[in-house]
Amino acid sequence: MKQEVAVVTEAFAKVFGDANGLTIVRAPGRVNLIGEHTDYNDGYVFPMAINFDIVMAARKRPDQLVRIHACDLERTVAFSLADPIAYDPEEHWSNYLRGVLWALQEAGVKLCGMEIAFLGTIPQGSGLSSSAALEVATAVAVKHLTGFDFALPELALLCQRAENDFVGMKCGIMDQFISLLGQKDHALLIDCRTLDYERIPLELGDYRILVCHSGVKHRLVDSEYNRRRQECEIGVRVLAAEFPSVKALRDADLNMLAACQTRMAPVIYKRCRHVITENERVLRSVPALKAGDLRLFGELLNQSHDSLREDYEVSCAEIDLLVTLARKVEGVLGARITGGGFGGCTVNLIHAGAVDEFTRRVLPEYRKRTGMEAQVYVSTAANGAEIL
Ligand code: GAF
Repeated sequence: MKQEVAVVTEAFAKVFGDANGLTIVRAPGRVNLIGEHTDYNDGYVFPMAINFDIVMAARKRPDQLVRIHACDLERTVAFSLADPIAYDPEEHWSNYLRGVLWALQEAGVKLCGMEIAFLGTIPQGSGLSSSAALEVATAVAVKHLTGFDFALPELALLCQRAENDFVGMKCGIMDQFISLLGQKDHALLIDCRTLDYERIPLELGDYRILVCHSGVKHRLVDSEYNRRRQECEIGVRVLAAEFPSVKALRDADLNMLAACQTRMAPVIYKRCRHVITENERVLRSVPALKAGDLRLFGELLNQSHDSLREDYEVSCAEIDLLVTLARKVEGVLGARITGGGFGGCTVNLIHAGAVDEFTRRVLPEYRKRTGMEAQVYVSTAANGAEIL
C-alpha cells in the first residue's frame, strides 16, 4: 500500500504541480463468496472486501474546476462544475467519477472544484469490482473534501445510482456496499432489501479463499447483465399475478414458481429458479460457516456455480474449465464463478496445504487447453474504504 500511495502522490505532483494538502483514500475490490445475481432481486449476498484497491489522492480547488488523472492510463480529464456534469463517451473510465459527482449533486451536496489522481491494483475486467471501488473512493474523497454527511449505506446507494443512472450499468448494491463496509477477517451477510447486514467472522481453520483469475475479461457484461435483470422482472410480474405478496424474486419459493411455470418462457423460469435457490444457498451457507461445516459451505459454492452455469447462463467455457480442474484437486471443497460473470474469476475454498497443488495442476492444464495464463491469489478479508 505504501508503494501505491507513493506512486499516486508522485503522479499527482507531476500532473497538478505539487502534492501539498492531499487526502489519500483507499477503497477495496471484493470477492463474493456466494449470493450471485441476488442483490437486484432484493435477496441476500455474502461478499468480503479484498486486498486489491483503488488508491486516490484528492485536493480541493478554490474554483469550480474538476481535474482527474488516471495514473494507469496516463489520461487526464477536466470539466467545470458550472456546467451540468456530462457523460464522456471518449474517456469511459472517467464516467465512474463523474457519475458519483453527479449523484452527489442530485442528492443536494454542494460540490467544490478538485484535483484527483488515482491508480488501481484490482485487475480490471476480473469481476473483482474495480468500478465500484473507484466510485466508492471518489465518494469517500469528496465526503472528506466537502464535509457532507451521509451514513455509509446511503453513500453506497449514491454510488450505485451513479452506476445505474449515469454509467448505464444496472448493477445491484453489493459491490459498493462491501467496498464501504467490509471488515478485516469478516465477510458480510447483506440483506439487499433492507440493507441490514451482519459481519460474520471468516473462521476457516486450515482452509483458504483462493481467487483464480481466468484472464478472460468480462464479455458482454453490461448488455447481458441488464438483460438478466429484465428477465427477472418479467418473472416477478408473472409470479405477482398469482401471488400478490411477491414484490421481488426474494419473496418467491420453488412451489410458487412451479405453479407459474406454464405461464413463463422456459428461460424466465430458469432465471427465477437460479435466484430463488441461490438465496436459499446463501441462507444455508452462513450457519454452515458459523458451525465450522466447511464441507457444506463448499458444496453450496459448487451448487451455486452449477446454477449460474445452467440456469442463469452467466459462465463461459474458460471459467467452467477452471472450476472443473479445481474440483479435481484434493483439498478443494468448493469452486465457483464469482461476480457478474462472462469471464473474470473463480472463488475456491481450498485447504492451505493444497494451494501449491492447485498452482501446479490447474494452471498448466488451463494454459494447455486455452492458451491463456490464469493467476491465483490467496485472499484474506480486508477493511472497507478508509482515509489513509
Ligand atoms: C456485479 C454487480 F455489480 C453486482 O451488483 C451483482 O449483481 C453481481 O454482478 C452479481 O452477483 O458485480
